[in-house]
Amino acid sequence: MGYLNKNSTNEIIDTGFILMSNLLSDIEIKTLRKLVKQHFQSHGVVANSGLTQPNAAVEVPEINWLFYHPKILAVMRQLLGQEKIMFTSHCDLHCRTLSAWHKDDGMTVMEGGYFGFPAYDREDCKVYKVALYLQDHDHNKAGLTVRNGSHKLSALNQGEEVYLPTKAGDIVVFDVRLTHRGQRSVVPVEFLEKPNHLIKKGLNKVFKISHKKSDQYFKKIYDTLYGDRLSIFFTYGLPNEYTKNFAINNMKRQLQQNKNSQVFLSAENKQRFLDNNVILAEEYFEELVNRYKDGK
Ligand SMILES: O=C(O)CCC(=O)C(=O)O
Ligand SMILES: [Fe+2]
Repeated sequence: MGYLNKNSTNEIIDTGFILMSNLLSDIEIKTLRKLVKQHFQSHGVVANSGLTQPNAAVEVPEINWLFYHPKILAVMRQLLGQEKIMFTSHCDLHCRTLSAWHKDDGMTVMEGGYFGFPAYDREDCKVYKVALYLQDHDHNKAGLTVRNGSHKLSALNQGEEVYLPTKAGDIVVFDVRLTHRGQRSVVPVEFLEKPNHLIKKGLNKVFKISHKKSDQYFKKIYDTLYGDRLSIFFTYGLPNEYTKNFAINNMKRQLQQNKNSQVFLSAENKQRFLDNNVILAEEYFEELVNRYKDGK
């Protein structure tokens, strides 16, 4: 089954990302929006001016159907170029978060990153993340911006900037080494950036209101007017050492953010992955559990 054209596999190797339109239905997006919104009413950790739920594949089992959705699996198999693919157990949910340029290879999180070393020149390193925004981003700049080809480069300021104007139901798949960012400014509308800056300057001068405080007000107003910006990010890879190391080290990061988190998928979800011939990185997580038990 092919949802992509033949060149897509080469395209992601070349550019580091691919946008796929209309993969999920309106009803699927509506269901996910409801589940994620509900979850954040009583869970999540404060991060990047919003809320994040790390380790969501384990923490929010109700959304697991997305990870073995036939269309998602078909796309990942096609992009990775083979039937055998691995689910890393990585998933972050985000609510109203902002972000600056970064890569998801963990180089800023731990020594050597999740792969253990900078892997920008490794062609057999194929760990691909799905970005799913649960609202349209074709009318603002709050979706994903990437740097073309930057998965082969270590510097964060290299590669042509490309904004991806996604609609709810689209997905972006990107190499975790790719430089990218989400919503940068509190009011993510280009023509309002300048007036917004001038108002902040004025408020600071006349009323001594700090830029940070004004940003908080503006963000609240924008989020109230346009609704919560929600997204789901989750990751697969080729079943090799790169993906295993990514999964183990990324799980360490998730556990640090999420105190007392579980490590393993529910028995039911695990079985669904296995029924769909997806290899699970959690088979290699035993070591993590033992380490945590020993308090290391
Ligand atoms: O906030 C966003 O849209 C980007 C999130 C992101 O880059 C990530 O979860 O790795
Ligand atoms: Fe990221």
